[in-house]
Amino acid sequence: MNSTPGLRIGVVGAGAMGADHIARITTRVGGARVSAIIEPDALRAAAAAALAPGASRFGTIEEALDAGAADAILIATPGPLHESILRPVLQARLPVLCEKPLTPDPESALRVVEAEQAAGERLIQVGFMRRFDPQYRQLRTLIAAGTAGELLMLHLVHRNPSESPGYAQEMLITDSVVHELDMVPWLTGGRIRSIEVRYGKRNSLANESLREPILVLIELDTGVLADVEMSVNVQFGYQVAAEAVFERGVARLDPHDGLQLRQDGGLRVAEHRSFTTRFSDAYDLEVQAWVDAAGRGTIAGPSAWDGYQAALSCAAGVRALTVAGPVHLDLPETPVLYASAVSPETP
Ligand code: ISE
Repeated sequence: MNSTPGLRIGVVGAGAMGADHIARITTRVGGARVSAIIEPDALRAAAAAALAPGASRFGTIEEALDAGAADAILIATPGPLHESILRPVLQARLPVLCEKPLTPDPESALRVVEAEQAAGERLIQVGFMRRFDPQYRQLRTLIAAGTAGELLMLHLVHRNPSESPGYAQEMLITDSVVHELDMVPWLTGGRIRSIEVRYGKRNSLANESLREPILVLIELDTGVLADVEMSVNVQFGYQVAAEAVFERGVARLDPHDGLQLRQDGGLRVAEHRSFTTRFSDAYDLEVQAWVDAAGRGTIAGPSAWDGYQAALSCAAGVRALTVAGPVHLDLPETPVLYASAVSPETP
């Protein structure tokens, strides 16, 4: 793969997610190569460079842009750094795939949307990779087709094996449930009307400032109710699962896609250990679609506006962590720039 030069991608951030994307672009994505690694930490940059022979190294996005080292940018830094990286990229009018969240709060997300509107074109695709997962896409098609009747409820499960370092209470929403806050409207075609959080019995394995698991109730303007069990210390593996309740049927997305082995009087099922393996196909499809769309001068997935909506939903979800009852949301109307689908394949 990658024998042709193709789209030159600058990857900003060479932590776990950045390194994962660099390996993906180098070995599994066609029509693109990593031309620049933008990472101030010398050790990380060197480790990442070993994955992408020929890539130049830069300490800042400005240096990479000044050198004309990339045709497109993939941002894989922590969310609080996104706005300051997105601004010069938008000014340079380069296509950008920005890992979730677009930014950590609605105010900064709106500033990014306004900067993109000033540029007059959709340059930003947000990395909500679940929209590219074949199983979620099948479920979305089933919901839209209505062959099992109207969708009534969704039961969702989102379990991490253990907290990442520095994981704080509000990250239950902004880092983890943000996926469901993007996915549920996309999956069902409804808009979020309210969010409520209830607490389960506290997991004693959580760090002492963290109270989890939580149950998040997402109410849509269509009447559909989605509940999400969010746990971040289940120890045994990484799981996402879904059960969709229709008028005349129930559809399930199982957390396992690996081998089931019956042996020695028992059943052994392999668990995923991380979202990078559970969603590896989705990430491949997402990055490939973005690369292909960049070649056509467009994006192929969730837009900056979707990122802003998710930030608004997260802000309500964070409030719901501390208040009793539902927190209501009044999402703004979609501006003209974001009103139409970008291309027929847009998920
Ligand atoms: C992590 O940051 C991700 O984005 C994963 O997809 C999610 O499942 C996990 O809960 C987050 O911590």
